[in-house]
Amino acid sequence: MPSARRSALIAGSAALTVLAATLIGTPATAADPPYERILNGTFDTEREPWWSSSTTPSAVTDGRLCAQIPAGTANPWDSMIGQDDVPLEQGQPYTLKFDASASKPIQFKAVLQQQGPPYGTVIGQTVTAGTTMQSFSFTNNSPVTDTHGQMSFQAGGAAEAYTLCLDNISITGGILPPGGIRDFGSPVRVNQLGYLPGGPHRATYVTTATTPLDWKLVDSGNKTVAVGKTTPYGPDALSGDSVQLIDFGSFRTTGTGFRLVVGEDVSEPFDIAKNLYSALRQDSLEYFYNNRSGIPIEAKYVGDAWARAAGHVGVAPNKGDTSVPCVPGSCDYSLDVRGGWYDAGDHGKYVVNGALAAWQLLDLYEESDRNVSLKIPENANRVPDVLDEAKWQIDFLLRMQVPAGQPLAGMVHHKIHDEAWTGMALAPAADPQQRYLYPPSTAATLNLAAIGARCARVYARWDHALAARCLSAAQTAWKAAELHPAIYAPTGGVGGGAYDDVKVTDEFSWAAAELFAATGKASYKRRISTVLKAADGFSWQETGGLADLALARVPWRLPAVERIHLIRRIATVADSYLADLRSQGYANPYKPANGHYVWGSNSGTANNAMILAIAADLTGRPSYRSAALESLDYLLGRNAINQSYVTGYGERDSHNQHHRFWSHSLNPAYPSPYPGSLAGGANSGLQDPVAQRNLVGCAPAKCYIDEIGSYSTNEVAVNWNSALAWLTTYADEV
Ligand code: 9MR
Repeated sequence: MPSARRSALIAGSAALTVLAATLIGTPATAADPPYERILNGTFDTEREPWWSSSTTPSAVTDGRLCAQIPAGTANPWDSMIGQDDVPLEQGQPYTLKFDASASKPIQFKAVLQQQGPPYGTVIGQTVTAGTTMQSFSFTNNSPVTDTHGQMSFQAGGAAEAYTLCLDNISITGGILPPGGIRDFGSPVRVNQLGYLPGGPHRATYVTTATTPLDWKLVDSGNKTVAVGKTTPYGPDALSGDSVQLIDFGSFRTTGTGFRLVVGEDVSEPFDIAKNLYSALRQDSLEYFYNNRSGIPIEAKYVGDAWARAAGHVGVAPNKGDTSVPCVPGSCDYSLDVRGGWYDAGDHGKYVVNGALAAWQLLDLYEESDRNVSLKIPENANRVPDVLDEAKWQIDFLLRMQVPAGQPLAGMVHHKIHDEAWTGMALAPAADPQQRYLYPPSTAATLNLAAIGARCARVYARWDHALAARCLSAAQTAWKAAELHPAIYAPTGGVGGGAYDDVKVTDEFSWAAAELFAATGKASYKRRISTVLKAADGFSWQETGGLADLALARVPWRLPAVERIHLIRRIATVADSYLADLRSQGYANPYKPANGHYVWGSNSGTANNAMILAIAADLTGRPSYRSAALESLDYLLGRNAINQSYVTGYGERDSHNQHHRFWSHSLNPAYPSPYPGSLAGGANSGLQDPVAQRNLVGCAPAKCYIDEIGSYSTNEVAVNWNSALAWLTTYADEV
């Protein structure tokens, strides 16, 4: 979500992303007309992606951007209007043009420079503006190459407050076309982590050839260990690529450093190993400890690089989640909502997808035969570690319930987050902002009912007190939702995600199914109104299918005939995902009918694979199991951009995900993402400026960029990593 914007100082951010180094076929001369590097310089309707300092409110008025410059700040950069991620190429001339006027004659600075240290500067010009709009133009060569340039108008240090208005802002120059020239590496696309000896062994080759080609598999010593012919496939709609398929299933010997070769083209190296997914399973689960709120993340568990102070426990500058007031005007109490997991790259905590993530960990626990030991503080207690981890979140979710005696008692607050978006490169403990509880919603309330019921069932064996608290909260939530069946969270908002949802029949049905699973009560069973559907799958917004997945865990609660129907329904959906997977050049059980990849599409892949895996368990059909495993190939590199979307796994892994603490690519003082972190993935919507700048015109499956600023393609999120953890647990045990 918008990572805006910006405390008074420019956050100490350094990024030297050397554009040219990763690019091929760089053009030699500037384009004619020159490339425009500014987004939305004319303010026809909206302000984004321009931002202004927290000292400096700004808005679009009459097609111009006008900002209220405060009196009494010290430095020019204490009051700024800016735009980030302007690409700069060393030695190239850049021309900055803009119109400006002010409510009184003033001076300010127009600065085009690197976003972070060493702040290499292209233009740093003092400008004198009068009360009528006037045009300015400056040209200079860039001393640096960096994709993270920043255009800012710096007006701090004023003795008296005034209004500054800007329009028609343009920066032209540079040789590389917007978005650079994308290089996807080898056309031989494999799971860069590897393959299970007993799983599917398939790969994709990008080629316009239409006849079968020879492939060979070489080992780490470059010895050929298998050969075969490719199978022509043709154009793959969602990637825009023409491809052929490789099946090396005849080769099942374990080893490391294998490569597939077609002609001169050589794949990234990969392993064939039985324990292929063990480390990833564990890392993907440890994602959650790393993102805990309200507890120090200790070096003895995560290593020095990822250790950090507890976030939001009330130690300055944090306001603390220990006593959080409602957003003004919505209620007059405060709640202790400490703990839980931060949602994603931001420090918000949201009930709807937060409950889904915890649910998926509990489901993973029920699915798996073997407990995995996690590096977490509760590691030595007698409870399985994945349940310890889920409890951290469940305790928080329970705290979000409106207490008895208050209006809307039993309902659940939709979310808690900062009052405005914080800047990037920010540890949780350093967040100075006021945080608020946002009003209860029916969706959040039913999410608590569902997770509470699942919690009651799963922890009954391990933690009676928690199980009892969960059941009581779930039943209270259910009753409250029945009393208030249509309180919806609003769309939009600042400082946090919306997680808006105006259809809650699916949440009612999921909660009813979980309550029925926990209690066996017919009154809940009667309220189950949804079934799993291929078109919907499941997500934080669409929870109808979770009713069937809940029932699948309690077969003893259903008469035989209902059990058979349930298995048939899940198998029918699995058939559909199997067909989707097989019908794509890059096997993927996610195939949006409208051809439009959604925000977080990788969780669509993983969640659909989870359904395939559950169908495999219920029916024993090997094709479902094989498809669930083959889905991991997509996430780990066998895709249109040769990208492993998981940090630390694969040669071409995502490692610049959008995260305020894992923000090494902006500031070397911060770590890169913890291994096992899943990026959101390709998203046709391009809802962030970095995506808009770099991915214009992309084929759906290619709308992804491993840049920290691209929150709509490259964020992480609890409900995406829970999907990865579920799937890799399955793959590790299968
Ligand atoms: O995962 C969410 C996705 O389905 C929505 O389309 C998107 C825009 O509303 O928001 C995503 O969730 C983000 C949340 O709003 C704020 N924290 C980061 C989440 C992941 O990007």
